[in-house]
Amino acid sequence: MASRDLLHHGMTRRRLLGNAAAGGLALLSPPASAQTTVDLPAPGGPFRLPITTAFPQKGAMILQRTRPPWLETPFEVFDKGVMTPNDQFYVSWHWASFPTDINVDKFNLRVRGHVNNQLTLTLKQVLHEFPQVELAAVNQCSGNSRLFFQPAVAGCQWANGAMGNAVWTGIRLKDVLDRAGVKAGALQVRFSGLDDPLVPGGAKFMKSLDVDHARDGEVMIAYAMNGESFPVVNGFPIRLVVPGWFSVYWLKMLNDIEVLDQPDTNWFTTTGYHIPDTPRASVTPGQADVKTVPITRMVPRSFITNIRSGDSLPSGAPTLARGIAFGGDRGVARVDLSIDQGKSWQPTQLGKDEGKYSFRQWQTQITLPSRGQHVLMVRCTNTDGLAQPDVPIWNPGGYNSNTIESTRVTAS
Ligand SMILES: Nc1nc2c(c(=O)[nH]1)N[C@H]1C(S)=C(S)[C@@H](COP(=O)(O)O)O[C@H]1N2
Ligand SMILES: [Mo]
Repeated sequence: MASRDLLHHGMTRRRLLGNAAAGGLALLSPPASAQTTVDLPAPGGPFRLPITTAFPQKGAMILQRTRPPWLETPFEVFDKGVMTPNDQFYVSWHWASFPTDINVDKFNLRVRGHVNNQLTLTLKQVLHEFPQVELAAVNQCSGNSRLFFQPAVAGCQWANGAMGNAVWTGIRLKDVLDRAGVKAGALQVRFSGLDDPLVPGGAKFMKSLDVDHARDGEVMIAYAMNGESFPVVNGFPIRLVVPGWFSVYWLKMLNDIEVLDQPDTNWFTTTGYHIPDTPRASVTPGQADVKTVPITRMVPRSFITNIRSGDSLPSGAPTLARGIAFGGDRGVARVDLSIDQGKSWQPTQLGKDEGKYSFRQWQTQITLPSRGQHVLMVRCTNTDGLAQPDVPIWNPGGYNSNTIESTRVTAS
């Protein structure tokens, strides 16, 4: 069963490894001059950014920043299917120090700390000594859609393309922890990778999960996405996959797993990626003395992918509207669409269920009743009954966006 899925994609686990080794990984070259630009629909007017094709193993991406690479997926990609192609999957790093040339024969994954047996696993062992698992899941940056925060907040000005969905292939973190033998009294499991801080005193990027979460059998050490090894910038050769949780936990180029018997005190756990401990993590700008908590689970979202704001549609005739939705840390129960700015809603038909953590396609026919301006809205409700709200969110980090999307069209 295990490697059959990869065989469908024309490769075995061994070849997957072999390809990467034999292919030789191109060094990251500085992006050549941009071929075209994109105008992201910022609240204050278009935010123009270059499109780049200069990153190895990546196709056309919106260049938010070069070092470290912050590459956004052009939104039209999401209309093509529920799996985001590897070469247009978004990219985000905290430090530009990650290696671009990885020797797969020398790569090791260490498991240490509060365990009975410290492990040093070769990549071959990771690929061959544990049962293989596969799962479709959305990887979304906590700051996806930060561009739309008003007032604007610091950080990468992502529009809606700091997310993607893939079938992840790998092994269970649980199986690796079981081999190491987690000792009684373990509290958390901390993950870090091959990237190091670039400035003196900078915090190394690390994240932790509670030990029960780490052993839930779903958290995965993945070595492939959509049936192929990872592009370097997406975490080659292995990364953590934490289904339903924001991508900050999906540690790339994972080479160190440390079982802790004390709470993790690193900056990215105690301070970074914290959100207000308020409903929906929203506060009033300037609000003081707000208790914060780490961002964790994702919340439902949905998007129209075949109609953009500013488009013209016919009036009085049916038009197909379609898009994608995800339930956050649950499946999608329903997606509803409004053609009257949220006064009334109609159900949509859901596409194939690829698993509760995956994007799900939806579609429906809409008929705009009259000429003139119309606002289309789309709303996902997850299987826990949680629906997207229609009030804007605000917090200083620009995190946890999931307001109902509005698409302004003209019927003629
Ligand atoms: N090693 C490492 N892993 C990391 C990060 C990082 O800076 N270093 N950034 C995290 C964050 S905040 C995001 S949004 C995702 C981005 O994953 P992607 O580049 O594959 O889309 O990687 C996560 N894993
Ligand atoms: Mo992120």
